[in-house]
Amino acid sequence: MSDLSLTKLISNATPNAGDVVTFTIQISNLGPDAATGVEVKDYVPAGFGTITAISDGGTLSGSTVTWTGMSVPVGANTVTRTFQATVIAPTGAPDEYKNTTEVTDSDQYDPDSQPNNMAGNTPAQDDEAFAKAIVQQADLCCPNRSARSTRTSAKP
Ligand SMILES: [Ca+2]
Ligand SMILES: [Ca+2]
Ligand SMILES: [Ca+2]
Repeated sequence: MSDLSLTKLISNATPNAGDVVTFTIQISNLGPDAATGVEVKDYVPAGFGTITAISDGGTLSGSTVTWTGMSVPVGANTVTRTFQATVIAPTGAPDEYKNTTEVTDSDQYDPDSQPNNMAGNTPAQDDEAFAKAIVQQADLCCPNRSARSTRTSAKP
């Protein structure tokens, strides 16, 4: 039995369009046994392109990054996987920068989560996780907006 869980990190949560960000997936195992045959999938959303530098022999199919056959020793963050992607300009689509990950297979029973059962784009179990970016946009509308602010309290 192995209680697997995931943590997901993004190197810059407030990037600009065109920036390259690194996603890091940390796999923990609360045990009691080491886990084998562990597969993790990362579902890269439409707001990120040019997926590169996939660590540890992970493979890319469409916009899904997959690592298979991993062994996860007991402990916190005992396995780490990373890849890079380029931030695409915002379109306003919901969750276009919400990058989810889940454990999709393991040889051992997990007492509090099941592999490959994430509902839609919403992590709910501890073997599912997400990282999200808020992409910076220049406000070209009103360059003098702040200078026009009125302050009635400062009147003599
Ligand atoms: Ca757990
Ligand atoms: Ca678990
Ligand atoms: Ca699950």
